[in-house]
Amino acid sequence: MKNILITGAAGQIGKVLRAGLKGRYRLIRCLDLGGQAPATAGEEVIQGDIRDLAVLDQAMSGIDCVVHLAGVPVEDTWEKILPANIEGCYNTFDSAQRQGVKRMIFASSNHAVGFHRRERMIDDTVAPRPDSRYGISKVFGEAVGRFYADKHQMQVACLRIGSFRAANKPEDFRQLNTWISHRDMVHLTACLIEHPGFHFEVVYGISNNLRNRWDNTNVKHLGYQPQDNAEDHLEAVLALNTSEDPVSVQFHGAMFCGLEFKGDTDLID
Ligand code: 15L
Repeated sequence: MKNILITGAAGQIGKVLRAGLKGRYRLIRCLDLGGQAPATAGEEVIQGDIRDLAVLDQAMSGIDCVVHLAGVPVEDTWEKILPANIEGCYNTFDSAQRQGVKRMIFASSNHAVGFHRRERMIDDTVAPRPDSRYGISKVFGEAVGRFYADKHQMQVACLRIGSFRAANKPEDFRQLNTWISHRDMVHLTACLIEHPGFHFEVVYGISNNLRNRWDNTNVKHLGYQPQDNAEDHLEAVLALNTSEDPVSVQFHGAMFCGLEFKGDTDLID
């Protein structure tokens, strides 16, 4: 994999990957709706919208592997989720397939499975259980990925990212389970780009956290060896004295589960 496209390259994760992967591949092409730092050696920068197929086709040309980060990164209205995370996501896979891209790393999220109970360890085989409109869009993206893997032999990895923080440290008690550090995110992405070949993988994007509740045993072959442990930030997290509402505290997806909640938690097994 020599030529890499990062969509959403100006976002929080995109910026860290752009810097962390710099010089590692022949080309890193960076696509984003917003402004980006100018291209340096081995980089290209494109400004454009993933809803626009002409932009996507130009961005995909000559690319071996796409790291697809673009989209709304948190819960939002359907009016915002639909164009970016549904239409844009489908267009990205579709354009990649038409342009002969071999591999897609899709930035999914733990919120695709957020309504699983927190006391249960979850792995790649658990049923989709979205906790938000955002989570629904990630289930959709994973389904699109499965389709392009099975029907078009695109190699697809769905990365269910936990808590990636711009400040590079966990910010509440739950994130002692779900945190991923910047260097682990860069390393995991490089593992997915550089692996000799896979069909379809679901990977949890987390560091080597002591309190980790997401099981990555199925993807040991990818060579991901996270270095960081959220527990090293325990004292700082306790000092923040954060708390969770009674709904959020029961489920992996936490605050996304509590948002707009009108259900009965006793019915959610
Ligand atoms: C996500 O998918 C969001 O993008 C991020 O902002 C966090 O909310 C994170 O999940 C999380 O679960 O902590």
